[in-house]
Amino acid sequence: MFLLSACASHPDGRGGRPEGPGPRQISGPVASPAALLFTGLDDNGDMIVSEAELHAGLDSAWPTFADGEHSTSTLSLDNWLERALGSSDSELSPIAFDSNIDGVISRREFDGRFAAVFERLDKDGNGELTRAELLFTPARARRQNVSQSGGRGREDRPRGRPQRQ
Ligand SMILES: [Ca+2]
Ligand SMILES: [Ca+2]
Ligand SMILES: [Ca+2]
Repeated sequence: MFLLSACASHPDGRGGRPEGPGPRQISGPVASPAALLFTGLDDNGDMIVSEAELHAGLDSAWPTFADGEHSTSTLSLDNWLERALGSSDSELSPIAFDSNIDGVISRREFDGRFAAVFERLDKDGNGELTRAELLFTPARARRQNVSQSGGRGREDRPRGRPQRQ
């Protein structure tokens, strides 16, 4: 009947204090896993990823993982994406690539998915991705910046969805 003290003290050295080393609060722009992949495609070192560099990068990446010349299994793509992205990314998941849902990723689907993500990231639509276009500011950091700049509505608004007025 002396189990209580053992349970309470967590003798594994972790020290479960609430202020322990938790994940750091992100206060500025960050890069998505997809952005990591795209920056790696900059071949001429000008810090900009052009559409030509995208196509060349996809051309050289495809034979490194694909099961065939014109199509690949989702498993092989998944393995490659895991290495290329360092993490899962909903926009670049094997399911997102398989637009006709036949369980196989064709080269056309592969290119098309990347072209779509490239286009979305290319905010000024000039066919090139700058580093600035590859960064985004998380919603939480944006909120902090707003309140720091003394903007509207500090604590006088409920945090959740706006209530009836
Ligand atoms: Ca470049
Ligand atoms: Ca398919
Ligand atoms: Ca651009």
